[in-house]
Amino acid sequence: MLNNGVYLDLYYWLVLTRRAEEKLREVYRSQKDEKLIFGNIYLSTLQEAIAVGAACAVRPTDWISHTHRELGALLVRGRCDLEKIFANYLAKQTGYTRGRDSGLNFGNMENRVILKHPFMAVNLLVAAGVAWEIKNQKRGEIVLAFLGDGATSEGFTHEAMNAAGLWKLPIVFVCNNNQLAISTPFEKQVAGGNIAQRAAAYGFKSARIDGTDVLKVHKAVSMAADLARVGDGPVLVECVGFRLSGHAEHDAADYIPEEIWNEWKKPEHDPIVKFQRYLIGNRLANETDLRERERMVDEEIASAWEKAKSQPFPAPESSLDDLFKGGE
Ligand SMILES: Cc1ncc(C[n+]2csc(CCOP(=O)(O)OP(=O)(O)O)c2C)c(N)n1
Repeated sequence: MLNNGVYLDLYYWLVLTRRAEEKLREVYRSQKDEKLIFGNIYLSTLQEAIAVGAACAVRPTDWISHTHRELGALLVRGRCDLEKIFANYLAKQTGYTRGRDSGLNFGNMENRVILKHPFMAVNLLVAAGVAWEIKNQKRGEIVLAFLGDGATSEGFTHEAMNAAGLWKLPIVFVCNNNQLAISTPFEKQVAGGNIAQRAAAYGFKSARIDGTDVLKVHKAVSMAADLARVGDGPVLVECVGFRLSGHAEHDAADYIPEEIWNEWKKPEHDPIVKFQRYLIGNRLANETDLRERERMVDEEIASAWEKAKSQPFPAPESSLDDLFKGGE
């Protein structure tokens, strides 16, 4: 049983993730000749409970290895600053990459967020390396490593999971099975119909859970983190849900059959509606509590956006800064 503060925190992070992405979508869709957002935007609509529930289940001293769908995990407990994240989308000097890249393509060592790798599943190899060093140094930390269902078809996933199983590395792999890899449906690329069961072949435990239920994600990742922390890991948690958006905002997702889209649009699959119903139904919060958290979210987004927008672009003369130079 969590305390009421934790329930309302979870609600806050879910709504913050949803509404921050809605802000990005609104700006991205309305921009014409004068661009504000330069790169693509990859939303986590309907998958917010995976990133939020998992990140809330680990400690601030643990490490996060993210993909393009985990804005929620980066925001939890101020690991990454929303203003700096918005500034990164806007290619501003104050963004995490100082205007060099966009979106969530960054890391932040101060907050133990490992640099996101653009090649899918390569982040798992880096995560395994970090976990190896944590284990060597007996630091008692773990790595929370996210991957998509599409990433499980990459050889890198096999290498990372095999090494993690062999060396009992302190990693919790969280697979966001949103049943699509760009336009390829789950059943056309994953043999066996289930990702979680693969963990047995690598000698570690796993769970397959509803990825739209934030409490289930939180509980499964908490248990997995406990095991990983004492050397009984790694653990793989497969969270099943759906991507109720295009792969990125340029993608109309017209390859998704209408009946599947309509099914997943039902409120019972929405992690926020589901959690609201749970909180109210179990008298863990009332309408006023929820509206208050939503008001706080709106304030945070408005303030972060305005501040990010008012920041300067990087100076042209700084364009060669931070580049590696060989041959000397
Ligand atoms: C090695 C590699 N191959 C292809 C791509 C292009 N690509 C980017 S995201 C993506 C699909 C990812 O699917 P999944 O892992 O299920 O994550 P999702 O986008 O559904 O969250 C692909 C093929 C890439 N980035 N890296």
